[in-house]
Amino acid sequence: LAALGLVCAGVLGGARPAEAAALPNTVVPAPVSEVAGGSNFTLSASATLTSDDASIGGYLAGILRASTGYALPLTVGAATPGSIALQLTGAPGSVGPEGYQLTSDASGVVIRAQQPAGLFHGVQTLLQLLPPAVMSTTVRSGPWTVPGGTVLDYPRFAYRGAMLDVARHFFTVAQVERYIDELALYKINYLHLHLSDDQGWRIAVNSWPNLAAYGGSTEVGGGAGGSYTQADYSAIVAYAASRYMTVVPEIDMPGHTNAALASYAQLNCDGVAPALYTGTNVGFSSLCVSLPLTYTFVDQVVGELAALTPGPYVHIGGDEAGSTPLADYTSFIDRAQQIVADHGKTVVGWHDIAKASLLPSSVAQFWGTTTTDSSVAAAAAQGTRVIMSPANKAYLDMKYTHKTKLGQTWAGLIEVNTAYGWDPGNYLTGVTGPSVMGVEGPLWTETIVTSADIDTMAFPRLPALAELGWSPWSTHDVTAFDQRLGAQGPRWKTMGITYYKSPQITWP
Ligand code: TNX
Repeated sequence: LAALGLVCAGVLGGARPAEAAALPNTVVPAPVSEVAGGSNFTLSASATLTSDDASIGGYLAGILRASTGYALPLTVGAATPGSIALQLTGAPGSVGPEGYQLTSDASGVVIRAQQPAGLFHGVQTLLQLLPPAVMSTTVRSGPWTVPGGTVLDYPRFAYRGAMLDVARHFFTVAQVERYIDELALYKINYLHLHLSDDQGWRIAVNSWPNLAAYGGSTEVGGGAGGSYTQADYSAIVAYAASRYMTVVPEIDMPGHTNAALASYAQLNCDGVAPALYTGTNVGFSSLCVSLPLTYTFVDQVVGELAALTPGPYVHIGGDEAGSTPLADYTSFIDRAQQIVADHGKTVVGWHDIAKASLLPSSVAQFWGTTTTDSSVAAAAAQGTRVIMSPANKAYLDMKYTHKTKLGQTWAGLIEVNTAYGWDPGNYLTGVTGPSVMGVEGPLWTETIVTSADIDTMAFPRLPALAELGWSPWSTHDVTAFDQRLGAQGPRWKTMGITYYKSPQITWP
């Protein structure tokens, strides 16, 4: 076989015709099209940057100056393009609001987009076309070469999300921002924060102060927990926005509410507050559906959260309401949807909400382990949009193999090629085409405590899901994917991102 390989390489190497070659296969998610051509560009000490958007120019300059040590003066809104030029003019119409066109030749690199989000995504592609050392925060040696050619790129799905459960274990603002920075590398555009659960309430609510003060005071395993002030939450929202990411806040209801019920006795049907909970069971708590105060509570909590959230969505959870009778569940979801709508937001809920009658705008997040779900299919047939998070493919808290130290196994083991090996647009029976809003990788944190834990579970599966969300299905190819994913390894090493060295991937 080795001999045959040599022979073939020799023959092809000698006889290959001059044809449109592909760029090196290093970019995740795979772009819509990449064509190599012309000369490479090498960044020199005298290079300049121009940008039509000051903050994106500053973001790129910050990364390039740190690793190259070059001055890279930035001019915003310059008439003459710099060696690297970020332009909000001249992009082909096909790139849409999030896409971009990147061209490079000996004279420089130009990224053109219609909107800043597209420029930002184009910058991520540029960084992945440069050597991995470009991600270093200390000066490294080049050469800083970008292959010559053209990339045209835009997303398959409008929603490409990641969820972080800050309720089972609390993560600080800095830890969430670190994750945002990592997600941005792969063109993720929604950050779903699971802000409440049985084990903790993580966001200050002025009208119900005990939620954070008491309900936030512990976490799984009995640690100190924590919560965000409203200013903290706004800081996360603003940081995410600077990475072109929209925050989707979740208050899980009517189940997964022990922390709230423990904080306010009067929210309980029997008027008795349960103890705080630090275990990992699910399905035992429920808001009191027959109690008028429950809806005052939901209205005030959603009202404060909606006011702090510029994005269009509020996630109401709705999963695993195992101790809420079905009739109570559907009547609760009806009222909760209306409350969210009254505060000007669009409802997202775990797909269990499809058991209720949904508002036409409501979005269901599929987390099942089957490829058929009659209530989700029925909702989709009536126009409900679906975010795809099948637990046996997209759950970042599942173990990779039996040897993985962190994580759970209830939805199965998820190796890298399993996370990559499904088509979100053609997976769930009756949920295809425009019914599919996108993809999300949830990271539940019963077993996840540190940023290194987050990194270990998200990398390299999160980039696989990001590619399913961004890249056209025509690019789907496990061999090529595994190669470009491998090319990310040295970047993660440079950035201090701990990752699972899957044996399915050849890590350079
Ligand atoms: C199920 S998935 C849950 C979560 C757990 C997770 C653990 C879903 C909507 N609910 O409460 O954290 O499993 O994998």
